[in-house]
Amino acid sequence: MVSKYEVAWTLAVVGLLAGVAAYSAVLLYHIDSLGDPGEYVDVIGHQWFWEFCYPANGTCYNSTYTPPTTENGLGSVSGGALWATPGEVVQINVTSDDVVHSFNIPNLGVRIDAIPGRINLFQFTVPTVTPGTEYLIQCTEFCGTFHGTMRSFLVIT
Ligand SMILES: [Cu+2]
Repeated sequence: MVSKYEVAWTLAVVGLLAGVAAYSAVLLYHIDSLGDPGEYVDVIGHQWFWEFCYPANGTCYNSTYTPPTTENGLGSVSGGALWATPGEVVQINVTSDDVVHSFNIPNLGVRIDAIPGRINLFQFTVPTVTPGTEYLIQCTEFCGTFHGTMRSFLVIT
């Protein structure tokens, strides 16, 4: 014999869980939704350099890092960099050509894995600082012999 209380409690729990599920589904949908960025940049990790592609004008640049010669320097980058204008929202589409890398701009709190065969998206707002300011980009997933030199710069233009 099923009492009316058992039925009521069962329905109350079902209703509560359905409510939590609906709320979570809406929340997860909005967490993943991205706004309209000012610029897209495709970031491709290679052993051992970063490649930056700018779909707006169809150009790609390999970023080659030269270690510093003085103790305090950050070293320099030639060939290409992540160029962005102050205050702009940039979407980076991050992937890898070989092994797992991790794209990291420590001073901006940007970190996203570069995984072969997968594209990870991330949007961030470029700080409004003087043009010419550079932010270090460093691979933060050990990816082989020259992982430590897998560096580049976000250059404010
Ligand atoms: Cu790497």
